[in-house]
Amino acid sequence: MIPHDPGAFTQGLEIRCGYLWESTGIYGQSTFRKTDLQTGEVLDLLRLPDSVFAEGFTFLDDSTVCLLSWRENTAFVLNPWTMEIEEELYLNTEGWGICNAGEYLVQSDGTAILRFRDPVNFSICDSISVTLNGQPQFYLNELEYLDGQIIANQWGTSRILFINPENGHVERFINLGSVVPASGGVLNGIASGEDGILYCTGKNWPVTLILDNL
Ligand SMILES: [Ca+2]
Repeated sequence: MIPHDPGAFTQGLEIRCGYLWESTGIYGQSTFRKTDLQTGEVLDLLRLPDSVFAEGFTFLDDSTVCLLSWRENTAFVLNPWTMEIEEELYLNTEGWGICNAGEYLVQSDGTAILRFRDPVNFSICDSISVTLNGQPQFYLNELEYLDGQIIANQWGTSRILFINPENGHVERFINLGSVVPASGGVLNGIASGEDGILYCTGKNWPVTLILDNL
């Protein structure tokens, strides 16, 4: 495990270009951060306007990030190296999590629906309903895309769901309830590293876990 800022109300987590990137929420406290992959130290930080509750984000390419807001109907396109907002996109749903699946972006809105968006113009091109044994899985939150699967935090639980993007079926899940730190909030934040390793953290957790053998 590596240290994690316990003041960070984690919304999104992703590894890119050798850094661990994070977004944090709460009105008046929302940020996008570059952190050290080995130490968790915050190296650079963008503060969002007080009127914005930041949510998940994903890289569109090495120098472009798309960051969601919760209920502000806005997604921000920003440069992670200059920490400047370059564009604002209209978001017609609540923003929860987002990941980049290559041909499309996958976005959650707190329901059991995942929307697929065009990475160029952000329009909705498809959607799936996520189910486990036929039962809809609500509160889908932070997302990650790895080896053809969508990986999702389910808000309010310690579960990480592995979802088939073709049909929305949860093919398996892992429960991290036994490793949630006593001082932290809910599990939230999944980033895929090399060789299928997952970095997982949570809202106000003091650590980020490194999980292998998944
Ligand atoms: Ca992620």
